[in-house]
Amino acid sequence: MRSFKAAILAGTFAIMAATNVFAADVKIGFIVKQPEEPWFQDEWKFAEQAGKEKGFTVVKIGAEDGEKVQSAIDNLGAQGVQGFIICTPDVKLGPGIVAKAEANGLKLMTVDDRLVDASGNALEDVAHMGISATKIGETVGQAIAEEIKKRGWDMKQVGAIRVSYDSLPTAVDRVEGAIAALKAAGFPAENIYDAPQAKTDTEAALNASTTVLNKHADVKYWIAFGLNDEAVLGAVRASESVGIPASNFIGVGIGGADSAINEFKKADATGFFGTVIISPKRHGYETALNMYEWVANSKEPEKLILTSGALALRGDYEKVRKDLGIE
Ligand code: FCA
Repeated sequence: MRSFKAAILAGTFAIMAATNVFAADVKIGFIVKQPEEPWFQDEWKFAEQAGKEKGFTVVKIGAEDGEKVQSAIDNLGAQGVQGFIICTPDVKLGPGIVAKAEANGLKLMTVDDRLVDASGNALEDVAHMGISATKIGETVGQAIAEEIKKRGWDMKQVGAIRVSYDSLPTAVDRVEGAIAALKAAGFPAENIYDAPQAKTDTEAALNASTTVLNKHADVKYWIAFGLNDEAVLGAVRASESVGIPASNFIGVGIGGADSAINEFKKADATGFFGTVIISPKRHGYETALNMYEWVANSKEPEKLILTSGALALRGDYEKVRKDLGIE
């Protein structure tokens, strides 16, 4: 009888050992498409904060193209990581990323940019945290429309730069949200000019916007919106290079990381009028924590979480950041 009990006890321990992963053994990968962008630096920072608090390790890898994504996932597998979070450089890599994760026995979650299949449909089985893109875009459009009215501009005489990256669904939702709000405020659709950027950084946005501004050199007042702060900053830099004064330009970005903050800190106001601050803390800390819970405690993450944003201007961004807990 005693040995029977001992056997049960031993069995119980064996099961516990097999199912209970200790925090110190948990390693989570965090792959981002543009490691130099302040937004992604912040996501990493907050993921590491979660790791420090819970005692797990975060392995950070930047992957700017499909090939690098593939080798990054293999690399994580070889390092004994149990799961990873990714913001992919191309959402169409979706099925390949899922297959690679499975081949390496890794749990997978996405952040910011949601994976799609060959027909462009979201991979709904992969847990994702993104922003409420349309709504945040609308906030951008409303902020611009209000400022146009405040400055007393005639909307018919205003040109709009739609800095676009249409292969990324969240980018389309963001700019279309802005356009919907502008139109609702009476902005003429025919004054909106597309500036497709080759990459989602400031330089690509500057190049795309310069083309639009040169083509419509007769337009006096300009507004700009896009996927993120970098897109709008590119448009602002383009306006400066062709001599448009800051008082004739209203750009509102999305993000609120250092790219925007450094612009607000400049002694003189530029055409970068505002930004909708989104939360790198939720996207970095919470995704890392959710992955940890999945690995360590078998608690599956929610399939879809969409986070909100808050408009910030030069004069109030510090307060807005504080309220969001992202100082
Ligand atoms: C996309 C953009 C980033 C950031 C993120 C939330 O990945 O490229 O700049 O806005 O969504």
